[in-house]
Amino acid sequence: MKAALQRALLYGICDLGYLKESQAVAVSRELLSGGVGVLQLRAKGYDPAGLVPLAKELKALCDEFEVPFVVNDHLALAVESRAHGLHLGQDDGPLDPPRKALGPHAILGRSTHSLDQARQALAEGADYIGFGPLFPTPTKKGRPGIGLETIQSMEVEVGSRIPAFCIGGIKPENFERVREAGARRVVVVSHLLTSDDPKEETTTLIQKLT
Ligand code: TZP
Ligand code: MG
Repeated sequence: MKAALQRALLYGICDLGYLKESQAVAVSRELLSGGVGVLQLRAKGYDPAGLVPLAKELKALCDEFEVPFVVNDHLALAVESRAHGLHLGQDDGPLDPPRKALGPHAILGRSTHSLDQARQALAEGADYIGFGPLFPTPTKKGRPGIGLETIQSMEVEVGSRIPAFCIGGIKPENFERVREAGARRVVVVSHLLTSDDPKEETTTLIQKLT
């Protein structure tokens, strides 16, 4: 799945802050049909033990589309669902334990909020990074936007080595500015999950990235 990761331009998140569990699989199928190149399960505040059936379903769905399925935060859930990878934040510890538990082919991602953190993630062996939030966003409350100024340097130093997905408040209104600032790959959450037609919106955004 690491080859599939290299091809990914738009990273989708099945975020239970926006979707009911009962909608999660159907909306994820829309995102995948539209062409997202990675799918993450993000469920802040949920008991991960209760998410095993959903994670297993999403893993099977991602296998169908040959797209990596990544679990946010919870190593045990990633192991249990045989996810292709795990996404960790700055305070979620080193990558060695998940690398051991998930194996050498697992995809390990790190959230970064500055150029320096992006460099560190590359140095510690992350397979990809998230970079942001570019803009303040209700999806990640309490975190200031880092702006667009460092995207170009981050792309040169880090994005040329591992996939780097800009994230946070990205939507059609600012998409062109984000692109012009140097972003090549993006994560879009609320705009896609609150759309009436997530598949169509996904396709539209990917066209703008190619
Ligand atoms: N990490 C940094 S910003 C963010 C995460 C998970 C949320 C992005 O969501 P949205 O709705 O696309 O702003
Ligand atoms: Mg985390």
